[in-house]
Amino acid sequence: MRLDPHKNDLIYLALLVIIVFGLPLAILAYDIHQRPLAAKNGSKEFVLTGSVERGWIAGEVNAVDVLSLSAPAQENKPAEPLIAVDKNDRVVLKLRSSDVTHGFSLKAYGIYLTEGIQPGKTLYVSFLADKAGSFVFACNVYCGDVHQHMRGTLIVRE
Ligand SMILES: [Cu+2]
Repeated sequence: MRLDPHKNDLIYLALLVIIVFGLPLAILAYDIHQRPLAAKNGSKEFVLTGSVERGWIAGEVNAVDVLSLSAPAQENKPAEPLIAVDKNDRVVLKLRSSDVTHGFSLKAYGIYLTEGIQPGKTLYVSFLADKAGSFVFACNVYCGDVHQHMRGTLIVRE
């Protein structure tokens, strides 16, 4: 059985339309689905997204950004973000990954995730910032060249 060539053109056109419009919609739907829940009262929330190329990025990194062709040229300098809270704040960290499995540790507060942060999932870490000072947090799953620089600072103000 042979298909009418015009019919084939229509099928290809339909496929093209589905890809051109359907893919961005699917990605958008995915991002909305992944958006973490609203903040709980009284806690300070921060989102940290692990990236093989950029270390810890403060804030959300959506699939749209990762796929974006206009993404800036990669820099070899990781971000090393700084998070500042006041003493006795309840801190909630939403940990995400934009690429491979990362990990998280904040030794000063006895936090050492044994479960990796897988792309597409959010891990929550919550603690009471009852010690003032400046503390380093890091990735505890080997994730590539930037791994040893994949760190940031938590500042707890007195
Ligand atoms: Cu990492």
